[in-house]
Parts: sequence; structure tokens; C-alpha cells
Amino acid sequence: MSGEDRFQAPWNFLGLPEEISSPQHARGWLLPIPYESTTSYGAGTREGPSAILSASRQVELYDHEFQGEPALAYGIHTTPALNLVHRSPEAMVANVAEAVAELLTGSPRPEVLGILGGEHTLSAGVARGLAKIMDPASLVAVQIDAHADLREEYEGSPFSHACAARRILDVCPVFQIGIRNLSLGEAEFLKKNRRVRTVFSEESSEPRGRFLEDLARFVKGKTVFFTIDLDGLDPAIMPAVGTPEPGGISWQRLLEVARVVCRQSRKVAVFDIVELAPLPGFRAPDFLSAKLVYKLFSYILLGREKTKKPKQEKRS
Ligand SMILES: [Mn+2]
Repeated sequence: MSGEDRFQAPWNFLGLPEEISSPQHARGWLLPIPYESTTSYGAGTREGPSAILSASRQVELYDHEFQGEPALAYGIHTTPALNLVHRSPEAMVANVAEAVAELLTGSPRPEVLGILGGEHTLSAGVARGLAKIMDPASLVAVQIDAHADLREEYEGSPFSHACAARRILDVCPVFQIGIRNLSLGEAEFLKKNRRVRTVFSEESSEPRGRFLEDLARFVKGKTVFFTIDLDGLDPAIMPAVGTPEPGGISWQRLLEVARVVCRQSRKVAVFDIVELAPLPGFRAPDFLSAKLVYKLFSYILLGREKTKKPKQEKRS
């Protein structure tokens, strides 16, 4: 055994060395929030953040799409997990809002904050945190999900995971993609609410992806909170969720959506990836999640440079 083999890469996202992952250097920060309380079916989302961090250490730094090692250019800092006081979902939401607002206004601070959940309820806190530190009129949310999550309350709580989008809608307009499970009450709410645009699963899987033009218009000039409930994906590639639904978004379509959101908006301030409930011995969903986090950081922090059209060389 050589000296090198005895030492593991640092315990952070992608196993980056200190000079790349320090808060002073890193333009992207990652905050784990292992919160689980109101999950209604399969449990295990509290294990999500550590499974993603663990899988990320196997993700290749080289990204074929970018023809390089993007993380080394912008740096990613993994903060300690947010310790939540489990008094109530309301207290959690307030805690998350405070933490997000503090991180985004502190010094040093990230250009973009990624959050690893944890159940979807925490996204209500993220939206509130953003509204504290910026003009909510320039904020919009894009939601990937199987569920509309538009209930006013569920099992007696307005802060259930089944109300995640409704609580974001309290703060800003929402564009939701991949939806294939909602209640009668939610369907009626959708018809009369103009602040939410719902792309149902059949439309989000349509080969030409015509909804992407609407999405581009929705995010144009806005600061985006991008919230990804992993159950929005096809359960064939993402079975490790509490409430899997047949149908859903492919990996390629998800990346198309992410490119539009990250490149057409003014900026993405926060993204969260929630509801991973790891399946022991089955690593593909953990790895997908880790790769998704890396792609999002790259689209946000390098994406704009990549979208600039190369100047045409004059031929003489
Ligand atoms: Mn969901």
C-alpha cells in the first residue's frame, strides 16, 4: 500500500482538495439539510444528503459536455449540515429561511447555494429566506415534481411535504414540470390561479419539448429558486423516493430543463434537490443525484460562458 492509498479524499462534495473547496475560494456552496418529519409513505429522506455526498466522491471531475473539469474552475464548498430543532414543521421552515438568508448575505458568501434534502417541506423555508433578502417581485420558482403539492394543508399542517408548492406560491410564481398526481381540490385551484403554470407529465415528456419556450419566458430577467423533487423523474431511473409515480421525466429532459433555467434566467440563487430516500445496496439513484448537483453548479457558474456564440472567423 502506497502512502497515497491510505488517505481518503476529504469528506465534501466531489472529494475536492481544501484549496478548491474552502469558503474563500468556492463560488458554489452546498448545504445538507437532513430533515424528515411529514413523509407520508416510504421513509428515509434523512439519509439523502449523506448518500449524495458519498456518491459524489465517485463522480468523475471531467465533464464531457464542458470538455474540462468545471469544479476546479469555480470550486464547491460543502458546509456542515443544518442542525434542525425538531419542534414542528413551522419551526423548521423558519430555521431554514434564516439559514438561507444568512448564508447568502454573509461574508464570504456563495454566488449560488445548493441544498441537499431532506423532504420537500424545507423548500418553503428556502423561498421565505430568499424573500427576506431580495425583492420578491423579481423572484420565481421552477419546480420539478410528480406531485402538484398545492394543498393548503395536509394532515392538519400547512407545512406538510404535500403543500410544498403552495407555500412557495405564497412567496412567488411557480412553474411546475412533470406533474402526474394531484387531488380534485388542487386541479380546481390550478384552474383559477394565474401564478402557477403546470406542465403535466405527458407535456413534459413530449419529444420536441415545446414547453421549454414558455419556461424560458417565465425565467427571463428573474432570479430563480430551482426546486427539484426527485420523484418528478421517471421511477425507472429514480426509484429511491418516498412516493414514486409512473411516468415522469428522463435524465436528458431534466438536463434540457436545467440548461434553460440556468442560462435564460438572470440568475439561479438557490437550487434544492429533495426527497432522495436511498435504497440500501442500490447506488444508481444516489449517483444520479450527485451528478445532477454537479451539472447544476456547472450550468449556473459556467453556463453563460458556454452559451455565447463563438465569433465567426472572417475568411479572406
Ligand atoms: Mn413529489
